[in-house]
Amino acid sequence: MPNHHDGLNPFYPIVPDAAWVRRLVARGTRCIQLRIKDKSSDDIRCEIIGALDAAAPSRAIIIVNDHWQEALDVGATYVHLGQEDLDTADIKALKAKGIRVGLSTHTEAELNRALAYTPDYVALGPIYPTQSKSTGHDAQGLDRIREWKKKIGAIPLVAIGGITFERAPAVIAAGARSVAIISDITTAANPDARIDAWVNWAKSVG
Ligand code: 3NM
Repeated sequence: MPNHHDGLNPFYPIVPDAAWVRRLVARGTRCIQLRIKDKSSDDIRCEIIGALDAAAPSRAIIIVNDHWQEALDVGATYVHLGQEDLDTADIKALKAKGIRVGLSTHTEAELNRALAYTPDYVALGPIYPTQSKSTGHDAQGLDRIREWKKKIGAIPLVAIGGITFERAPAVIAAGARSVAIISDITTAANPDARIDAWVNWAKSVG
């Protein structure tokens, strides 16, 4: 089994609130992105605190999407930023405070820009067509994962967009460290059963 020290896990669900974080942590999830939309700064801080509290007993990792200032304010340790955030976020300051940073990429130019910040991981998307976000980019496919992985070397690659439980093994085999997913869990007929399947699968991947 691979011995990673990056805090990531093959199963990387993305959820909108602390209630989902509690549900995931209760079933053994190790790494969760909190992607909060349309909330005030105060509410964002509350959700992050709720997520951190839920994750603390099992030492699961919470990765805060976009809201790096609120993440910093309440002591989060990991943020995920899009290309737009690179214009405003002070990544050097975040890193100086020991905050780990993952960056989204969709094109080679975005990848080159991201690599200049020596991120803790690079996300590539969308791997398959997705309904969860209009990314403005065509599906990248598995070959792009192989290409990105060659280029980034030891930096972990997080694959995102249209990935399902059934597609995950091929995505990992192509070179991804983690599979980031939204709808496979949030729209599942039985989310708890789906979470259990993912957690078990992740243990077998390492
Ligand atoms: N970012 P689902 S694709 C949030 O390509 C997000 O950068 C993407 O959701 C990117 O697992 C995406 O339901 C949506 O397809 C992922």
